[in-house]
Amino acid sequence: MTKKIFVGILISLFFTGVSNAQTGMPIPCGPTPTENQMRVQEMESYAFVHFSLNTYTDQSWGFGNEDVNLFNPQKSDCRQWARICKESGMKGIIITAKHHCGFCLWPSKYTEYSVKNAPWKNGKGDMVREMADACKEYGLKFGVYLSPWDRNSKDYGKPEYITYFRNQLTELLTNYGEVFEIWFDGANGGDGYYGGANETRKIDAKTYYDWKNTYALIHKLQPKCVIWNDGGDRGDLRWVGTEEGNVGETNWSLLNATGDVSWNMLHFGLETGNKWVMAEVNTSIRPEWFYHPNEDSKVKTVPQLMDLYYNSIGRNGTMLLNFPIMPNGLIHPTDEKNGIEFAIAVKESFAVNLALNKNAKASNVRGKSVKFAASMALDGNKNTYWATDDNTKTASLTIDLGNPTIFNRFLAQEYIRLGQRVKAFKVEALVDGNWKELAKATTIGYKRILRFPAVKATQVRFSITDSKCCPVILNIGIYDAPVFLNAPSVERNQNGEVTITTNDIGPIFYYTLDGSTPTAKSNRYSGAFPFDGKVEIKAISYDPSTGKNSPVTTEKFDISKKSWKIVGATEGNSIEAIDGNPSTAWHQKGDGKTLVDLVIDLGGKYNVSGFKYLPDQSKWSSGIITTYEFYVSDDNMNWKIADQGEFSNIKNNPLMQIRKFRPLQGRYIKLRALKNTYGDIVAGYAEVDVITL
Ligand code: FUL
Repeated sequence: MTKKIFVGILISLFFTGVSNAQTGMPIPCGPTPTENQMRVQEMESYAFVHFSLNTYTDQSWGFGNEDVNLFNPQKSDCRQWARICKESGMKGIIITAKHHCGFCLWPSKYTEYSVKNAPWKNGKGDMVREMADACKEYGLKFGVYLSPWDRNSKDYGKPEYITYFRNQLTELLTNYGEVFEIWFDGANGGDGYYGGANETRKIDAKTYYDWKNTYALIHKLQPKCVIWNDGGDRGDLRWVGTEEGNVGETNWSLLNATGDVSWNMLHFGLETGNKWVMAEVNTSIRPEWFYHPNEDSKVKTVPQLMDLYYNSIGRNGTMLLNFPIMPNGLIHPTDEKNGIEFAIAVKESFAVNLALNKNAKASNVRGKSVKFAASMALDGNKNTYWATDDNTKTASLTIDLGNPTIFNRFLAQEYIRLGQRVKAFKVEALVDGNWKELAKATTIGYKRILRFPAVKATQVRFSITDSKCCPVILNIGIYDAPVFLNAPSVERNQNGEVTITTNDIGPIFYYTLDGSTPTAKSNRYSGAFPFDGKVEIKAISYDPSTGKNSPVTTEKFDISKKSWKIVGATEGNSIEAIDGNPSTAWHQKGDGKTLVDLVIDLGGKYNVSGFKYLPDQSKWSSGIITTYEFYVSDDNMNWKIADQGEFSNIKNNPLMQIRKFRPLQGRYIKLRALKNTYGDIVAGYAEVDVITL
C-alpha cells in the first residue's frame, strides 16, 4: 500500500466516522417532556365539567355557607356527560370534585359539607364515582379538580387545613381508579364562611400547601397523573394567563423550575426555560364556568369553537373545554349540539392530508441518511422524522403536490421527545410558476396549524428560518378545511342606533326583532337603524355565494339610554360607561382617597329589577370591581339597597356581570365599588346597564 492510499483510507475513515455520528439521532435540545406529559399532549382535547352548589345559586364562586339541601339534581346522569364529551372529541373529563365553596361531590370522610348530607339520592350518592365509572364506560380518561381554597373549612389558613387537604386528595387519588390529571385552581384566599368565622383569610400559595410533599403524595398514589398548578410550585402543565381560549402564537413548552412567573411567561412560555411545562388552554363552552340560565343563548358556536381549536391545539397547547351542568344534572342541549358539531367540523377540516406520502426534497438531511429523509415528515408515522445535520439551523423542505391543489391550512409538528427547537418558519406556495409567501410564524412544538386564504398551488415550501438546535420535524400536513362564518355582533349605542358587524369578509346580514330565528327572508341589514326601548334582536351573517349562514346572535336590550346622565362626574369621558360600546371605558378616581360611587339618572321612573356591569375589556385594565353594592333612589338622596355581593372570577374572566334582584322603583341608580382587583381607588366601567320589569 502506498503512503498516498494509506492517507486516503485514513481520511475516508475519518469522514465516515463523522457521517456515522450524524446518522445517529440528534441529541435532545434542552428540556424534554416526560411520558406523562407526552400522553396528555397527544390527547390534545379534554373536558372540564363544573357542577356544585353554585349551580343552584347562580353564582360563580360560593361563599362556603350555601345550603347543602340545594344539591338535588333530579336527572343527574354522568353517562350523558361522558357521551357528549366523547362525541365532542374529548379524550378525558376533569370533574370539579370540590370548588372554592368547599362542597364535595363525593362523600368525603373528612367533612360534613358534601353529597352525603344532600337530598340527592338520600345522601347515598357519589358523583365522583359516577363520573369515574362513566369515563371508563366511554373510554375516556378521568381527572379531578380539587380547589386548594376552601371557603367552608374552619381550618382554612391554618396548618391543620393542609392535613385536611391531603386527606381529601388521598381519597380522590385512591378510591376512583386511574387519574390522568389533578387540577389545583390558583384562586386562593380571601373572604369566606370558614366554619362561621365569616372573615378574610390570606395565605401564601407558594408556601402554604408545602407543594413539594403534596406532589410527592400524588406521585406515590398516581404515578401517571399530571399536575396542573397555577398557585405554587411548577407542575406539568401551566395556565396560559387567560380563560378566553388562546395561548400565545409563540408558545414554548418551557418555564424555569423556580422563580416567579410573569404573565408573558404563562402566555408565551420561556425559550430559555429549564423545565418542560406545557400549555393547557382552559375555557368554557359558555362565558362562565358554572351553568347560568341567562347564558343559554351565549353558548360558543362552531366557528368560535374552531377558533379555540386553532388558538390552542393549533398553537402547541392542549384544549381543556368546560361543559357546565344544569341544576337537573344534565348538559344543556345547545352545549351538546354545538360540542358535537364542533367535533364533526374538526374531523372534516383534517380529513385529508394533501401532503401525505407526497414527494419531497429537503435542503439538508442528517448524515444524508434515509432514516432522516424529508419523506419521514410525510409518512404519517409518529416515530419517524426529518432531521438535519447538527450545525444546520435553517433548512427547507419542498413538497411536490403533483397537480394544482387547493388548500388553506398548513400543519407542522416537531418530534418533541427531543425537545422544542424551531424559533421561526415560513410557508410558501408555487402558484402559476411563482413562489408566494402564505404565512410566517414562530414556534412549532407538538403541533402548529396556520390558517390562510385558500390558494391553488403545485408545490409547497416549508422553510425553517431560525432554530435553537438542528430542526427535527415529525409531521407536515396540508389541508383544505371548510370555512365557517362567525355569528355577527349586534350593538346599540346610547342614541338607540343598532349596528350589526363581523370580522369576516363579504357576508350580508339578516335580522329579526320579534324573537324569531332569522333567515335569508328576514329583514336585510343595510346600515345602522334606530330602535329604542326593549327589544330582542337576532341576527345572522349570510354568504350569498355559498348560501351558507352563520350561527344566530341574540342580543337583548332594555330601556333606552337616550336620556341617561351620569351624575356628578368631574373627570374623564364619563359617557363611555353608558355609550353601548364595550370597547370604550370610563375610569373614575374621584377624590383620590377612596373608591367613588357611580350614580346614573335614568331620566324617568322605572321598576329596576337588575343591573349589568362590564369591566374595562382592555388588557391589564384597572378599576375592575370585585365587591359592590347597588342602590335605587327616587330623588338621588334617599337610597334603597337593592343588591350586594362579589363579582367572583372577574379578574381571570372579565365578562358582563348580570345581577337580578327584587324590583325597586326609582329614577336613580348607584353602583358602589367596595373593592377592585388592584386594591386601589379606581373604578372602571366599559358598560353599565339596567334590567327593568
Ligand atoms: C378559575 C376558577 O376561579 C373558576 O371558578 C373556574 O373553576 C376556573 C376553571 O378556574 O380560576
